Amino acid sequence: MATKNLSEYDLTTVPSAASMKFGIVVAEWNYEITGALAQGAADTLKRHGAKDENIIIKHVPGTFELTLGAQYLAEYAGVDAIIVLGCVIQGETRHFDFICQGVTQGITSLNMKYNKPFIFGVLTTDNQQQALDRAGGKLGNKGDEAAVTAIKMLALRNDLK
Ligand code: DLZ
Repeated sequence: MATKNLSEYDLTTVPSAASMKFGIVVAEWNYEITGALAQGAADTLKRHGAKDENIIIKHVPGTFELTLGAQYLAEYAGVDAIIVLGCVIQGETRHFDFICQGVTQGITSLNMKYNKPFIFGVLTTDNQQQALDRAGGKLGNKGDEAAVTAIKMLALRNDLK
């Protein structure tokens, strides 16, 4: 296979999601934030061609539960990729560290276990304003970015398989 010149790679075009099936797992904690992330993710998937019936959205109580929720979707919902959306806001205790560490390791393991994309859309912020800024505020919507990441990873798999 001929190697392309690096300047020839198109990194801006998002592939079509028309034939892809997605799961989105949303944490109920900080729902003002996570609901906005979910809306952004679903809208972006649809904007790139995903069909309504191929976007399955499920809720779990908190970010810590995202890992198992994502595994349930992988096992039982026949989806190609799963996006997990949560928001952990730093408090006075070390809960923040344990939840962030747990979900990060959990989602990383799922990627390897299932050989499919599990996309990490968890905001880990110092305060609520930082989270709002990233959930449709002045810094965009990380749910949109998670959706594009899911599409790109599936396109990569389809390209190589
Ligand atoms: C307990 C807890 C706390 C203190 N903070 C958050 C948070 O900021 N964001 C979040 O998504 N979840 C939080 N949780 C709940 C945990 O994720 C989890 O639901 C519980 O520890 C039960 O396993």
